[in-house]
Amino acid sequence: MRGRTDYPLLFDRKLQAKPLLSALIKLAETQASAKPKVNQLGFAPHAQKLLVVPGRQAVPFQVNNQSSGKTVLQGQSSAAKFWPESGEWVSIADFSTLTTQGRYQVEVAGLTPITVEIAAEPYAQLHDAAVKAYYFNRASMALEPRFAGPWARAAGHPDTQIQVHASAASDHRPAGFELSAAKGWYDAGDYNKYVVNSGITSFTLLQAWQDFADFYRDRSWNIPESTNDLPDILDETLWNLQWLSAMQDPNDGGVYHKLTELNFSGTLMPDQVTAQRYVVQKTTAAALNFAAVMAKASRTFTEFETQLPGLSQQYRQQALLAWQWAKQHPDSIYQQPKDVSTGAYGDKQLADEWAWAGAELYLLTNDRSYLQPLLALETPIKAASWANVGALGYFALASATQLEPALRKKVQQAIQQAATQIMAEHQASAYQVAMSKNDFVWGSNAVAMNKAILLYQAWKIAPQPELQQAMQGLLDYVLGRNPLQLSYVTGFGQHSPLNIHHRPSAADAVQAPIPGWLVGGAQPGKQDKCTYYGTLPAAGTQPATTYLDDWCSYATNEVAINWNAPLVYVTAALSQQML
Ligand SMILES: [Ca+2]
Ligand SMILES: [Ca+2]
Ligand SMILES: [Ca+2]
Repeated sequence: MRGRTDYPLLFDRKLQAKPLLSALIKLAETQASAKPKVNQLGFAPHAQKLLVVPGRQAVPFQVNNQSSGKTVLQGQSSAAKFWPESGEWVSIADFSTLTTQGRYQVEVAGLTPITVEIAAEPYAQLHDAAVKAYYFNRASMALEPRFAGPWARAAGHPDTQIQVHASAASDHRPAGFELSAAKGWYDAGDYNKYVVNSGITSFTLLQAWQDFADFYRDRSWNIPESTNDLPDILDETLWNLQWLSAMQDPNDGGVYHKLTELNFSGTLMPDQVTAQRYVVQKTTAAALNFAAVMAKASRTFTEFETQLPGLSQQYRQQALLAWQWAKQHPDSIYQQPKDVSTGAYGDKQLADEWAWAGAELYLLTNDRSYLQPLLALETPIKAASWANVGALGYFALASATQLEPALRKKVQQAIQQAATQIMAEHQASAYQVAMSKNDFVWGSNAVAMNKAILLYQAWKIAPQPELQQAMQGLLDYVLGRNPLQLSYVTGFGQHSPLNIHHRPSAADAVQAPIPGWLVGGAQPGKQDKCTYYGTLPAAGTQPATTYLDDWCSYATNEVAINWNAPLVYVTAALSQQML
């Protein structure tokens, strides 16, 4: 058996002189390179279409029409390059000039042929499943078979009798005070609800509505609200906003950081988990996150006053109140109480939260003083994450026509500069995927999708094909053009995760996991201390190959609401005619 650490030596030229080792190398390379790596969902007719070909040489390839057998394209892959993130030599086969819809067989010299599809809407079903995943994670609601199919389940967590934890006690609401905070989505593989993470998630879905309203206006995915007169994307987001709204203490405007059990539950279905739940500590981060999301929600729902009378006004007032609380409590950093061990979502850097919330409150009120924190930001923006939200404020302002032209230009340039950096990573990468060493963190697949959102925001400012190509590359990465040849979304692609770290999927009687979930993905931290294994020689040894399809691996195989949201956004974006 090969040791786990010897794979990098396969590329040591001195060692190749030894005949036995040379034979082993050939064997290893053959095993590693059985198939080209490709987006397993296929491509839209005019998208860039790339395959990654494992191996050190450029090789000939051809594309045959699957039904007629006729060869429709022949070519040669690019010169091979080394991708340090996976420790592989690869070349690129480009068949973008093929634009006719259909199914094709791609043959690359020395490798197993693969099938690829070119279709008008290759990601439509995936999009609908990715957004329906939120329905499957709803708290306080039974999932009926007519909507949930085999994954129907009893309601869990009514959350109508929540206690105030000692860390959150105030005069009006002392420890043990009981309140109701129903609905919302379970955060991830666990059943708790966290303001900052559900905040960026809700915000991203509202941004998707804002940027792709035509796509969403008549689109539904069989949820209980599919027959009402509100777009389903807003119905789904409202399920969480209604909970979020209840996380604000109306007495002072402060926002509880999370609603949680004291400790993570066992691997049980939602209705089997009945431990007392608490709201924990009001924090500055939660208040600012809440202010940003509620401000955006308020603006969004002005259009739906008939369906949701008074809601826009209510969210406006809540946003303003949360901001005022944050101004009075700028240093309330989350500190996990000793008797609580669920997710912390702690963040000590709040300059970005101030900038984001301020940008949204400016758009809500037209009061320019709210822009001060954003104007004071000194660091260049980068793709958003739950703890780094500055970019979201820039996205909001880039299309704000009321902003003076010079400032708007500055905001746009900041987005374009960040996008240029991502495009450069794409170009330099052997995989033609803008994923670099620092991107292989917990939730790396969501890093890919949030980078793609940033590229789309730059495309909105000034369209250019390279932005779309880099976006496509990032989506290709999570859908199969990666070292493990895996589509990282449950239920989609030829090979996708089966044993996700998600309590309902693990505890129910259905073999297949709930579909449409993007798993966290490869990253080298191994915080879960699982034994990593796999078929690729380097599985578990390189940043882009350290992934384990096992319940054990919460560090690479958990799902989370904030990871699915950018997948929803990007698949909506790529369902548009971009160029
Ligand atoms: Ca609806
Ligand atoms: Ca932050
Ligand atoms: Ca299951």
